[in-house]
Amino acid sequence: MDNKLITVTSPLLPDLTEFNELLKDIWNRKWITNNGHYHKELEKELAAYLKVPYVSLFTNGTLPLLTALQALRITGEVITTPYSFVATTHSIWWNGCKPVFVDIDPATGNLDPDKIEAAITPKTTAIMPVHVYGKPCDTERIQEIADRYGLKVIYDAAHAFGVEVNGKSILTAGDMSTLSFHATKVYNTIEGGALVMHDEQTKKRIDYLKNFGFAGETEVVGPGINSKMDEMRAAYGLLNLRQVDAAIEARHQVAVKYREALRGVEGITFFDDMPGVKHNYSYFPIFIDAAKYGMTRDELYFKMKEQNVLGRRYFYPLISTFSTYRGLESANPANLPEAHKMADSVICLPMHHALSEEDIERTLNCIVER
Ligand code: T4K
Repeated sequence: MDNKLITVTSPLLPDLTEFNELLKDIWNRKWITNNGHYHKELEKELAAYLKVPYVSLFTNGTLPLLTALQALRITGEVITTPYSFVATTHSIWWNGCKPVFVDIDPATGNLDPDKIEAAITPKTTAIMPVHVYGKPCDTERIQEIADRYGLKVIYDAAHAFGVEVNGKSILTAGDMSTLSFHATKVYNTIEGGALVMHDEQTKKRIDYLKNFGFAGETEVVGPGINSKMDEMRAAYGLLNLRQVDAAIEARHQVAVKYREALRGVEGITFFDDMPGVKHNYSYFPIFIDAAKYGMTRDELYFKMKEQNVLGRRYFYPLISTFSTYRGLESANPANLPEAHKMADSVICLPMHHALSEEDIERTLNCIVER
């Protein structure tokens, strides 16, 4: 049997001939970065696709997090989830703020709104939740709490490209949302990302901040950074936007097959679609109950690896266990039991647009055959 490597994801690549045509055009224009033609086009097209008023492109999905906190002048303490990629908490740290970890809701993997209020102190200025795996947070309850205490809300929506709740983009929640267009994401520009905001004034301010703070040729209006997306990647992104719906549908079909085969396997659980939500199937996490399944998460993970099926343990270890953060009071495992449980039981199965029937079968066989 073919034993080719099956990776957790595979990038959505534009047609090379079409990309070449756009590259030729960029070569002719000789305008290769700094708010060029394709940059402007992509911001416009993304805003329309994502059903949001304003998008500002970035070079990756980490810098929009840093910049959003800067733009909103966040200080003191920021409430966040330990169950995410490290970039979420790092952005708080890089802004000189203190991350305060709050446990997750096991039903979604997202920040548990019931536990947020207890973590608020006079120093709290913002909440940074994550729509982990693209599953929407309880944005209404989070907003209620934020409004009551006068807090800003910045969503790390790195996983939530195109996700909608009752026909409305999840990116319209909170004060701002960030996206990652990394190669491993549903929609990619190789490296890339964006900030989504609700008004023109904020868009302007963000555009200044990602360009060293320049407002015009000689005026600098703030301590900006350089996070501009270049023309090659913007052009690549325009081409990928045309095929992202088909890619999401292909992922959906993989999810349907995984669920069909794994429902009823003792000791394995997974998330189902949420009512009213348009999902993007960015990840397919399964959770292993070792006592019921008869094998630990790591035993299964390494068994899959031996068979060249590379799942990933996103998000293990928890951010709160890394050396920079584990000394924080809120990082105490007793404060985060659900997050620890999820991190210790998760494997994200291979999930991308190009998985073949055989890839899916090989992945499932690793899990079902014990
Ligand atoms: N917030 C959240 C919630 C995030 O998840 C992330 C990033 C961010 C913020 C920050 O956004 P960025 O600054 O990264 O835009 C990956 C990604 O590097 C990272 O973007 C992502 N989250 C994180 C969850 O995963 P790795 O180290 O697991 O990726 P890597 O290189 O091991 O790749 C995984 C698999 O993908 C490989 O086994 C094969 C395949 N692959 C990967 C690449 C890079 C390809 O086939 N081709 C490729 O070019 O971090």
